[in-house]
Amino acid sequence: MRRSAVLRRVIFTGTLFFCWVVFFGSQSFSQHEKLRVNANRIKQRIMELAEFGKTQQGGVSRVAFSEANIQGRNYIVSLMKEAGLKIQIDEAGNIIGQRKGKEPKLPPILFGSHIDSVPNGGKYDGALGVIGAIECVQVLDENGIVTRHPLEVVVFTDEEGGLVGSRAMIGELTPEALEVVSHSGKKVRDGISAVGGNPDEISLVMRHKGEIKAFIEIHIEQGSVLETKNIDIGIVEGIVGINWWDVLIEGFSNHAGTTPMDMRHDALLAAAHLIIAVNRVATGVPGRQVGTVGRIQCEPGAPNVIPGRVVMSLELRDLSAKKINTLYEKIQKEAKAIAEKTKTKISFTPIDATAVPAPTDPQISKFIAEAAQELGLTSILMPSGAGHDAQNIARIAPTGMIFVPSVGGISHSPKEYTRPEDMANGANVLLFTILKIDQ
Ligand code: HGY
Ligand code: MN
Ligand code: MN
Repeated sequence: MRRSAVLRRVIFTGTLFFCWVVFFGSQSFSQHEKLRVNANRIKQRIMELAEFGKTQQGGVSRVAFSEANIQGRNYIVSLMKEAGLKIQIDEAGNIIGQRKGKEPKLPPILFGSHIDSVPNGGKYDGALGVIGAIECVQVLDENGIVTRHPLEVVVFTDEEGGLVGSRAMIGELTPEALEVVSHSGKKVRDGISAVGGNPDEISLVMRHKGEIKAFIEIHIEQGSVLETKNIDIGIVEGIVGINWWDVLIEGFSNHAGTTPMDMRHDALLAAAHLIIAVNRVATGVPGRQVGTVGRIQCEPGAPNVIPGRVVMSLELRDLSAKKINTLYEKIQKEAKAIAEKTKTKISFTPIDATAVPAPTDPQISKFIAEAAQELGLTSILMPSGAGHDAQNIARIAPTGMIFVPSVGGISHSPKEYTRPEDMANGANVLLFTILKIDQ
């Protein structure tokens, strides 16, 4: 063949290939532009899930490993099956719903959240991330769309007890963490067994860098930034670190009528001083750090006995692990002075349920911002003051988080509420983001 004929053929084939790319590329883009989640189905399923562990106050108590949690998990598995997902329960008890991609060798895109709640919590925390994720898959299924990457919807185990399932996925669920007593009263180890996992083989759950294409989680904001600024979507830039301690205060139980005020070793009085000190330390420096005492037990617990023993929790959060340490050191110093003044002994035991602060991935955040814009939604970048499984997965895979407004900024409360249209907005942004990552 002459050189000019070869050249003509190369140009012709190149043009054909270019047209093919433009045609099919634009076709898949316009196809994705029209896709929308079903807002009614999301709302209905949130309400159906809220039946498991329903409380009189209108919220849910579905703490990890409780009977209500197990029933809720079964309900979620039924929805996953309806969306055509293949179910696997991993050794940490995480529920994973798999959908094949056109290119099975590609790493999967993961998305999801959790369905366990705090005691007497709300209907939306975690639940939206799971139901929204299943909704995205169902919409793809109904529209006959198969992504290039495999997809996995994940329901992480015991998020509220220290991000247990996602810690296992990054290989950091320690033997000590398995011995921690969860909100259900069961040890994490026993809870994992109760939901179909295997605590003795927890290392099998671990995924390595490069094995996950991306992880995305939609969640209610749980604060009031979006509502106050009247913004539809929050794009999370970073997620706070969380540290927990048990604080033991040992005094001396004695008769409340016969023991003079200056001869007491009152553990509850010491606790009261310490709670105020925690607040003073947390508010004593500029920044977004927070400190909370959320649980307290006093013994023996009678009006006519001086309290001899108090066990209480201490929680500190910040975007910087270093700052959390500095605050903790200051609190320990205050505790020493309080113990001397009240003639008690105060000791701190760290709980192995730590959440490490983590930034999200700028490229995924860019996709989320584009998705919001294409859907005609407003968005802002913001930090997350709540902990999320995303902060663990962010350490092994590009990760993004999509927030939608919480009415009144209320969460971890039966009064938690997110409007159906906002839930649908979040799920639509998730759907678009998955498709962008897939391309
Ligand atoms: O406690 C938290 O920040 C989260 O809701 N698990
Ligand atoms: Mn929560
Ligand atoms: Mn949550």
